[in-house]
Amino acid sequence: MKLERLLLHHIEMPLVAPFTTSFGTQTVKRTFLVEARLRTADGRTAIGWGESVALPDPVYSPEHLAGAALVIERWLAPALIAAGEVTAETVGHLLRHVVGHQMAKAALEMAVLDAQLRAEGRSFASYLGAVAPTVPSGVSVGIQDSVQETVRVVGGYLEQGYARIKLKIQPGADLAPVAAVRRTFGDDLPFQVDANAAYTLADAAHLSRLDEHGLLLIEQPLGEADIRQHAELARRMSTPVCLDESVVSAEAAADAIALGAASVINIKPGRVGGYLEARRIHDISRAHGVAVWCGGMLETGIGRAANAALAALPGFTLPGDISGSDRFYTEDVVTEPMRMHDGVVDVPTGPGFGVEVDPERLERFRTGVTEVESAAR
Ligand code: OSB
Ligand code: MG
Repeated sequence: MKLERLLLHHIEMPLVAPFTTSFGTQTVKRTFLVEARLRTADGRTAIGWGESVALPDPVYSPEHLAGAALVIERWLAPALIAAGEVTAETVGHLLRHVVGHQMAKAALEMAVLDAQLRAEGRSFASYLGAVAPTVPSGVSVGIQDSVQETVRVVGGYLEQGYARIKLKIQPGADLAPVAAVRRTFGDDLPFQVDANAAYTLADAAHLSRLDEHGLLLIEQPLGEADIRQHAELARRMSTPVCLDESVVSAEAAADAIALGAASVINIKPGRVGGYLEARRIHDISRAHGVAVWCGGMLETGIGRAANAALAALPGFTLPGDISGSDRFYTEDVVTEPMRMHDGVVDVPTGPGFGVEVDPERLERFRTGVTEVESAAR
């Protein structure tokens, strides 16, 4: 296929409630959707959609939203256009000369992948080798103003039927809310925490006090670069250590596993450069007996649909952050937003990621459009 034209649709979607993590509070979702137009070998036009998971500020990872758009426009899209022949499987290779910028690369690979699969009439789940028609749906709960509020919010999600609770924690909002949630909802609640790198190894004794609460895992307690320190922490606490921010590639996953820094890995396609690298991490982890689950970045219905297919691979043995669209949004950009029912979400079966962008909603959420065009079109 040849990449002929690329549009970046910048959008803003209101969140149903503020979402607070140890690195800050989000009140709106700002991102851009990538619309890629490709020409197939037999002369047909294929359109595919991707989305960026970069946050507006570089607080979760070094990338940020405006930077991701710039990197796509200035370096990545021109490289794909210049390459002539492009497939989803070669995007990563064609962009390897650009260091880092995984989220920008992932957004682009996503759009090419969706276009390619639509042209073939094949679903992403079938392409990946997904083995389940539904996947368990977990919910990520932000840091609340009080312990009582935490219990109330968690109770609301459990009433809706979510299969697993993940609670964000930070110093000063950790032991008490965790103990209260465990006490209120019982020992059988699948329950885990996410620190988003808010602690240091000097907090090991404090963190080990979480051990008595029977958590599924603690996600990314230490800094992104602290792989060895995570291994040390894992020796000092019995709660399984799961990495998110630190796993930026398949190589990083292999290092973390070899060093004993992760007995569980959160796989986020955007963080690692795309869905194909995400599948490689699944494969490596599975070969080592390391459990994986699919993380989230408050994606729109496009990213959530793709995540559900990924999470249907056999190594995804823990519930993912694949909540229903209504967890974050009253309205989504796709015609059929992800819906949680009976603790699961359905894996889409339509061509590509299996979702359609709603033109009217896209226009309503859109704050601007930019275009990268092939001179030789
Ligand atoms: O650490 O998993 C995280 C959102 C933004 C940045 C980092 C994280 C998150 C979430 C959201 O936890 C989970 C979701 O999208 O449902
Ligand atoms: Mg996380």
